[in-house]
Amino acid sequence: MSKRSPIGVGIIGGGFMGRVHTAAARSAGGNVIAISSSSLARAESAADELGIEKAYGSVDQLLKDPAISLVHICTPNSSHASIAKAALAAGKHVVCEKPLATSVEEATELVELANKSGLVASVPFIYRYHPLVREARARISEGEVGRVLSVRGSYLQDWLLDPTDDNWRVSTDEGGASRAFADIGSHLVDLMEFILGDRISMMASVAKTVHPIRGGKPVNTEDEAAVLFQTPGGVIGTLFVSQVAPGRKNRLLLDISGTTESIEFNQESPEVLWIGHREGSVLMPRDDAQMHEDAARLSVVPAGHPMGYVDAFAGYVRDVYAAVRGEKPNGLPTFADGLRANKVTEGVLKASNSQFWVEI
Ligand code: NAI
Ligand code: SOE
Repeated sequence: MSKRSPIGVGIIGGGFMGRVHTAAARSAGGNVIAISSSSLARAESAADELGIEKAYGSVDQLLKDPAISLVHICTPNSSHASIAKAALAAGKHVVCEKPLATSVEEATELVELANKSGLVASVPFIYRYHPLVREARARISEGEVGRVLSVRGSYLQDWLLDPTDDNWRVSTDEGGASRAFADIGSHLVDLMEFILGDRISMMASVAKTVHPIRGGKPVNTEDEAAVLFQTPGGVIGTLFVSQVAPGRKNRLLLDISGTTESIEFNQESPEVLWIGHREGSVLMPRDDAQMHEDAARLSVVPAGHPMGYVDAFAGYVRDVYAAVRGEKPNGLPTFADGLRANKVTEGVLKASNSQFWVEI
């Protein structure tokens, strides 16, 4: 496929992510052909809002459209696995939102199917696409940080603070057995392991439901989780996720200490990386002249012209489409990374329920 031939794209799910994926697909040169949602009426309303030519009332109809070669699955968690399976069976490349599935078994099957198909199968762990995340990763892999000793990671939100706050993510039927960890802890672990090049091997955890009733219904999913972990590379650390932390909107923060320097990345201020030294700590701006190659690659406007979440999403989708054209973009998150997140999430619940250390 030539670099110029636009990829025919179908969007499944017309909510928050349906809108963000549509914008990112267009920005990456995709031709958004059709959208489907939970009903024809919803698909039509999303198509009108987003200027998409065709609206389908079902996923099956969309998957039969020969003009579509890649689908973006932007639906609630429990529907991901069956839609991704059907899309691969229909020969479509797949971008499937996280969590890839609501069980390790389903995610494992999807990885196997994707491998057999030879199609591009990716999960949008898009925080990997901030240029300064790539800078942090390069500083570790190239030895500038020294031997990594410890990590303190957190992902805090407040949109479920009150017992009256509700969403499909709260219910196990639609969201899965884990809520806060599957929803945002999955990003945090993916980002940490991506930057470190090392993985959690052992963990202990406490998961807590702060509001046992929401909207008059009993709640079985956690609002917060605290995790203590270690890695084969000798890193120890803590992770904390919460959807009930007043004033915190989407604060994904990683604070990493090595023997030579420390690094702090905060998703809400993605244009600077704090680099700590015993003497001479600095706030490094996103600036091609100062960054490693893979960071500069994702920096699409000159320093001083702020980039953020939407740009990271566009950078991610550009890499997916490059993979469809046969390239091998550095750091593209695959279904195997989605499965990894499912395994860690399952480990968090298991460790919390048993109150024992769990091996991942
Ligand atoms: P949302 O509730 O805003 O939208 C979900 C949409 O899916 C709705 O339009 C609904 O009508 C539609 N839908 C439900 N069942 C469907 C089905 N079977 N077939 C077709 N459409 C269906 O949810 P949101 O926030 O867009 O989240 C969607 C997914 O994206 C979730 O899995 C979430 O975890 C993930 N997400 C990922 C983000 C990231 O940064 N990678 C950011 C936000 C969400
Ligand atoms: C809600 O918690 C949410 O939209 C998550 O679903 C996303 O994955 C995260 O990136 C932002 O917050």
